[in-house]
Amino acid sequence: MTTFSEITDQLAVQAIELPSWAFGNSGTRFKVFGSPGSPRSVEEKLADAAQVNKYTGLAPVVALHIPWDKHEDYAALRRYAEDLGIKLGTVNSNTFQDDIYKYGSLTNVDPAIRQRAIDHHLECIDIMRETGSTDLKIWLADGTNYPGQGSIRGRQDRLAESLQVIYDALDENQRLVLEYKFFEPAFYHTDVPDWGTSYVQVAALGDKAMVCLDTGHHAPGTNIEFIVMQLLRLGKLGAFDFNSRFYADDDLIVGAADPFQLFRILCEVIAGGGYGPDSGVAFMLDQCHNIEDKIPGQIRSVLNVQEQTAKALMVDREALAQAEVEGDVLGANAILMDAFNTDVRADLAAWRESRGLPADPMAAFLESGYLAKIAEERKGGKQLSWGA
Ligand code: LRH
Ligand code: MN
Ligand code: MN
Repeated sequence: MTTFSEITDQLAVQAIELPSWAFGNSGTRFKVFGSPGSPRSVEEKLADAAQVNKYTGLAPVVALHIPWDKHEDYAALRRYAEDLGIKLGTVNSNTFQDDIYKYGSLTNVDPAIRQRAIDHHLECIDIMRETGSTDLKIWLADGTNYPGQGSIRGRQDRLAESLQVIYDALDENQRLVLEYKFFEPAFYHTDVPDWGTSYVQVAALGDKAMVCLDTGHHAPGTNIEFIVMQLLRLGKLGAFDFNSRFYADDDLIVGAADPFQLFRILCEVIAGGGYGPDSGVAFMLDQCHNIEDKIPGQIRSVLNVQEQTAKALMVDREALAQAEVEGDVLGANAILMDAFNTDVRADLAAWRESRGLPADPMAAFLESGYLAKIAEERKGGKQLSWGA
């Protein structure tokens, strides 16, 4: 097996993008629970995100969601982030909360509504120019609830036309990343339900259009690492939305439900050249912390990704290839499992300390008193929720 000291250079380049919405209050359709000190402004979300980076060194970028993070001065917001030692990242569009989009946005049968949805994306691209963001992430709630409600073919054609207009507006250094999800809020059909549809749409657009894989957006039992392999093979994996799920789109802490699945995904990422800053694959979290504290929830999340990444980097790939050639089924499986079953926590702790980071970022953050401080300072004003 590759030793821990042989992988630290690769571990050091890991950068995980945090979702601004993870810091606001969130919940289910039954209840949103507030927690003391929750952010009341985009700036406060960024300040909380900067804490995650301060204690882990893993999270230097924050993704925005428009209109949730609408701001009167994006250049100032960018400077504010930079002063905190972080950067503004992916801009996520949002056409799923306005009444006009009840029957769809980019796919809507009404050209005026389609144009409104296109204009929203053009606004996002303008924002990206000011924030210095390079990725526009599109996830559509578009779909139907009942067979016959809409022409699924017509909607696909209109989607292609709308995406083309948005794509043509991108600058040279900007990308469009199209996320898929198999159901919800539409329950009969969804217009971008799977990686194949996303791939077909982005392949028609061109080189600057890529697929986003949200790990919570598949049917139970789906072999997600296979999809990762295929998209990397096709040069079309643009980004991850990491989270974990037990049932549907649970948005729980990545690596919490199934650490082994996360390990297998990361093995394919590394094997397929999808790891590191030059790979073109953005690692992002897309999570909500409904009942746990948000900042520690995000710290735990990035640490989970780091831990499984370390193990995936330690897989002895030469031995694995050799075992395959020899038809050594159990030997090959043992090589993979050896890496997964290695406890890298002590090595990671020592390595963090050697880089001036706390050995135990969770404990260090909890001891810092930040949560009590924001609970005291952020009294009054309206706390922001997921979706606001
Ligand atoms: C949709 C989704 C998408 C949205 C986010 C808030 O379920 O995963 O990425 O932007 O949730
Ligand atoms: Mn997502
Ligand atoms: Mn989701």
